[in-house]
Amino acid sequence: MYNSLSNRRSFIKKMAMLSAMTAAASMFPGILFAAEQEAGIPANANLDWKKGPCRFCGVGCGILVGTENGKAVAIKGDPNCEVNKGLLCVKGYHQIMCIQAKDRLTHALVKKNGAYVKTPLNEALDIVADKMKETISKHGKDAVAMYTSGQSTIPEGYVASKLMKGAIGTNNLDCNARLCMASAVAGFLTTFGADEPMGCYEDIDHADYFVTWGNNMAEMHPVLFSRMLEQKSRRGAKIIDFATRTSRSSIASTRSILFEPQTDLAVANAICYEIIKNGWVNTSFVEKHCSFNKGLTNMGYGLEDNYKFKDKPEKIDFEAYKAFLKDYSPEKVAKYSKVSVKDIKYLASIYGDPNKKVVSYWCMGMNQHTRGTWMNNLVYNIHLLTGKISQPGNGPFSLTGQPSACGTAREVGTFTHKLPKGVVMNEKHRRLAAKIWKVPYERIPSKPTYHTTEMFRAVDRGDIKFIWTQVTNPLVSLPKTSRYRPGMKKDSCFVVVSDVFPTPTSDVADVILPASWHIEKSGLYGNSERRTQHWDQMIDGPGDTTPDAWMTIEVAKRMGFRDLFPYTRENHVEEIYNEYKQFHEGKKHGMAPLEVLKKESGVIWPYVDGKSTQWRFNAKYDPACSNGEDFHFYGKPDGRAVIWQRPYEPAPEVPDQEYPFWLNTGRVVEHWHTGSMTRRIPVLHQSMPAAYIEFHPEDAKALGIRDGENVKITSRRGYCIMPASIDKRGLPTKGQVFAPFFDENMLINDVTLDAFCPISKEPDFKKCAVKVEKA
Ligand SMILES: Nc1nc2c(c(=O)[nH]1)N[C@H]1C(S)=C(S)[C@@H](COP(=O)(O)OP(=O)(O)OC[C@H]3O[C@@H](n4cnc5c(=O)[nH]c(N)nc54)[C@H](O)[C@@H]3O)O[C@H]1N2
Ligand SMILES: Nc1nc2c(c(=O)[nH]1)N[C@H]1C(S)=C(S)[C@@H](COP(=O)(O)OP(=O)(O)OC[C@H]3O[C@@H](n4cnc5c(=O)[nH]c(N)nc54)[C@H](O)[C@@H]3O)O[C@H]1N2
Ligand code: SF4
Ligand SMILES: [Mo]
Repeated sequence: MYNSLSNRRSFIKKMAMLSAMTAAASMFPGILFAAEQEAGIPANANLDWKKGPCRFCGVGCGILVGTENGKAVAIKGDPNCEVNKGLLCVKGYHQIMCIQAKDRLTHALVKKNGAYVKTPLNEALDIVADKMKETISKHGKDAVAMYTSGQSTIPEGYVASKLMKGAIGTNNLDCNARLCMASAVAGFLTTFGADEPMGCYEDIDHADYFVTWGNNMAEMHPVLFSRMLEQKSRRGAKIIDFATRTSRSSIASTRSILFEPQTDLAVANAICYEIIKNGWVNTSFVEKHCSFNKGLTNMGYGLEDNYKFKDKPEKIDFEAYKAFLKDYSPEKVAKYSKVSVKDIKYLASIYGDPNKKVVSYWCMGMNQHTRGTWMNNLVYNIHLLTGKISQPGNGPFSLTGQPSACGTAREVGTFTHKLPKGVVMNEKHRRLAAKIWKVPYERIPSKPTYHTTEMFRAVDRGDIKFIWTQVTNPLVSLPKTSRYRPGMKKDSCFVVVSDVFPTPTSDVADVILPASWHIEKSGLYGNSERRTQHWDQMIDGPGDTTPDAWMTIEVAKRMGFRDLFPYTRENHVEEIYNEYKQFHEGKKHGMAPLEVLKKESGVIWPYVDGKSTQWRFNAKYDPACSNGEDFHFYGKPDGRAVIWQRPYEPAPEVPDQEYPFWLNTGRVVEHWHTGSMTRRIPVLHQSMPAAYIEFHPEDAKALGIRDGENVKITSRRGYCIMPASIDKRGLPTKGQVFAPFFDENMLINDVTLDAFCPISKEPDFKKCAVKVEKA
């Protein structure tokens, strides 16, 4: 029998005690860890080193893992990897230390009479397959769902998509990247008709300015940020941190400019207003390569179940766009954005100067936004108006968060509307998928079903009766878990959770499947700069732990789809990649062959004639350009990128008398998301043992709240009690509080709002209204 919660809590307490000891070893990254030294492995051992990508963020640093006698005993940055050139961040250096956690899930657990019973994996997979089949036959295909991850490997995402869309015939597949990258995807598609950034990290070596649009890169993309800092000190490149909270990034930047939440929409328009007013438009670029659109406005916030929205783009001309911008003079926008007229003009002048190269970076500040698609469109507008795009050192660059948000969620397409190439709504794309998958074309449904928020609403309503989550911990990471946790606990839904550790999500599971961790399996990821990264299995996992892709395949076979999943246990990663690669053949998205990926520390696609394309849409670098011009935005039928007219609209819930503070949420450098892995790494856990709520000192003083005192944060949805943090890690603006979400003992997502961008369906975790009081 297994008592998840108390085991986990006591384990984490023990970890805190141990961490003082391991902290010493962690000061010397790349050197054997204390635990292994204690186990008797000599420090000068002859290790076998294997390369791979880091398990954690979308920067995609290369790692080298040293193994001996079947154990991973050391880790260092891969000097041959262009991303990080040998450097790692604190999470990178310590990642393998979570594998040995004492409460690792090593066997399948099946709930029987309210208790978890250790069960042979084969039997557990029988139960999963039987339950899935039974649910489909009783309630139809759309009663079963899978919810996966931007941390799933490419093969894991691929077989999940093939099982759900190709074999079963339901589009009930979505992933946590909906909480993360969906607005970026919708932004790319609406502006360029092609997903993912056009540039690459080498832009850092050429740019004069970096503008970050609400992105705490010092903590979230630390190795990339260190490359920017190097350019700052070597060449005098400037970093402008444009954000709603003073973070470590702000402090390390050349300048920090703060704005009121949600008003980035207005400031971006004001920058375009200034660019036009001052004659800084690159007229020949715009005339040759851009078109102008407007879409629907007042589109709501998705707060009610089954909310539907479809934008209606309409062509406009430059004059109409210019007229629209008259509401966005710096003087007007300064009033509600709280950015001074001078600072707005300063930002515009950076983009407007034809002799300066500028890269814009963003991540969750712009994507987790009820107007996230618009925000992405607006930053593209700035780069398009000035023609600063698709050239070394010039370009908009949407950063990903998860290690394979690009490679798996976006490229394989583990969203309800996606296929490995294209979308389910497009007949040509369905036909291609059916051909490669060898299934009848009619089986793939042409309509998307549930995006993440709607999927968990459907579970709560009882419409989804079976859900399988892989590599994600939704009952900590969803917005408004105060609704979705009770929803998942209902008997109406059978819950299968695949994880490496017990979590608040596995606490509600009917079956828990024990997954292999990163280096215990082979795999492929794809990072922010379109870099596909392969690694070979380095060690064996404990007990019955099995790669997620293989568990999906085993369930598919048991459901009667053996012919569609003819892969072998030993080579399934290679076999799946070679099948998947067929979806992306050609100059626009060609992917490197496996032999090349096995040798290199990642290869950027499009990979054409043995060469990576570093800057897409620029004829100098991109062989897919075919219009005879210097640039070709071939994602759009007319070859032009779209400048969008998108207004400022307020957030769905703003502070008022009853709930007078903005609640902003996010992360810290030490922890990965819901903390399941990093809180089991002693040195990381010790340096950041618990979550907190951060105040502006004046607000804290007015409320009589002192540092460390417990505070109750209440919204219209729920509450959470956390210790106050004043003058420590970050500094929110007055009227705003900030909390990280890594601590499962303080579930801040019980408080957040499940409003989303109606176009991308990505929730806004950055803004809702709360009251705070001493607990
Ligand atoms: N250490 C660590 N690193 C990580 C992760 C992790 O969990 N831990 N997770 C990875 C993942 S998946 C992701 S998605 C990234 C997230 O990376 P980031 O987006 O950098 O991090 P967050 O803490 O989510 O968001 C912080 C930013 O949101 C901005 N913000 C708040 N409100 C607004 C607004 O209205 N508009 C704009 N434009 N900005 C606003 C704040 O100013 C702040 O800069 O980090 C990745 N890297
Ligand atoms: N309040 C608030 N909430 C947020 C956000 C925010 O900014 N604020 N950000 C959102 C964003 S951007 C993201 S990306 C999400 C992330 O949210 P989640 O995906 O829910 O968070 P993770 O902690 O990354 O969950 C990954 C799980 O997979 C497990 N795991 C690790 N390796 C493997 C493996 O190989 N196989 C299997 N089966 N399991 C594995 C880990 O133990 C962990 O439990 O959170 C979202 N939620
Ligand atoms: S920056 Fe990201 S990819 Fe690089 S070591 Fe840190 S967590 Fe890993
Ligand atoms: Mo994310």
